[in-house]
Order: sequence, then C-alpha cells, then structure tokens
Amino acid sequence: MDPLNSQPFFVLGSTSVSVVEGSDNSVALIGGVTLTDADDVRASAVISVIAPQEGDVLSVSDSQALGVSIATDGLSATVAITEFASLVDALQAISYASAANFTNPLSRNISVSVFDAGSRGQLPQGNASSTMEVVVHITPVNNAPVISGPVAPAQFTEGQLMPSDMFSEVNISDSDDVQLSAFVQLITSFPGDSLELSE
Ligand SMILES: [Ca+2]
Ligand SMILES: [Ca+2]
Repeated sequence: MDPLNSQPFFVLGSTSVSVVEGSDNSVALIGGVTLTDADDVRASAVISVIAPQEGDVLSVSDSQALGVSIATDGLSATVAITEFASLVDALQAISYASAANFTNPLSRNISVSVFDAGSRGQLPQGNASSTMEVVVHITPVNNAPVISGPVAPAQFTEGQLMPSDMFSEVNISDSDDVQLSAFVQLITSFPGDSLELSE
C-alpha cells in the first residue's frame, strides 16, 4: 500500500492579467484551470494578495449560483472542499480591483493554493497542496487637476496693479498628484495690458 498522498496538480491558463486602476475595474484572476490529483477528486483552495496595498479588494461573483462556499475578507478568498469542476468554477469567479489612485507598485502577485481533500484517509500525511502565482498588472489613470473658485471678475482701478491675491479664493486639487504647474493668460487684451509678477 502506498502511504503517500499525491499532490494535486493544476495549471492556470494564464498567470498574468491586466486591469485599469479603480474599484469599478475588476478583473477575473483565473481563466482556464486544469486540475488533477492521482488520488483525489475533491479539493479546496485559497487565493491571497501577496503584499497587499490599501484599497486592494478580492471579490467573488455570485458564489451562491455556483453552489460553492467561498469565504473572503477582501484580501484572500477560501473555497471550501468541493468537486474539482466546482472548484474550477469557484476560482474563475474571483476578481481583483485596486484603489482609485496611488496604486504603486503597479503590479500585485496573487498566490493560488489548492489543497486536496485527503480522500484516501492517509493521515497523518494530511492534505497535499500546490501553489502558483498570478501577476496583476495595473494600468494607472492620471486624473486631471480640478480648479474652482470665484467666477466673478476681479475689479481694479485703471492704471493700477490688480491686487496680487486675485487668486486667493481659487481652489486647486488633483486626486493623484502633489505637484502641479500652471499657465496664466490674458484671453482678451488691449494695448497697455500686462501681467506682472510681484516680488
Ligand atoms: Ca492527493
Ligand atoms: Ca493628476
């Protein structure tokens, strides 16, 4: 009698996926899966984000429809022991999304581990497992800066400089930048008009 529990063996159709940054842009992590085990027909799985960043989310689409129990805390998902075909369906239902901004580094490694059910009762050898990784490449989006403030024209006396705080009530923000440049232009100008820099 062979006392060993053979390792489950699985091959992912792809070990690399891409997604645009932002919680609205999730990507399924796993496409095709080939799963075999010389001495088991049932297995469980755990998928985890390695070195997760703030805003990373693993989600599961409609696990009830799959009839498989999938528990997730947002950064990992655990598929309960089930038949191979159902396990493959469950793995394909797991997606990743990043935060809206500041996604550096621009890739994540996701570990995929499959544990067999130890169906032959070979304990104490226990459940055998194997692990692969999927790399998610995140495409960043540069959000445009937003400028807001008084729209009423500033008033000044002819021949005198407009106060240098003419932009003091203008607000400028950028959701993914901390350094900005600006260009100020007189849209309509007349002879004698000029823009000057105060000391
Ligand atoms: Ca096995
Ligand atoms: Ca920006």
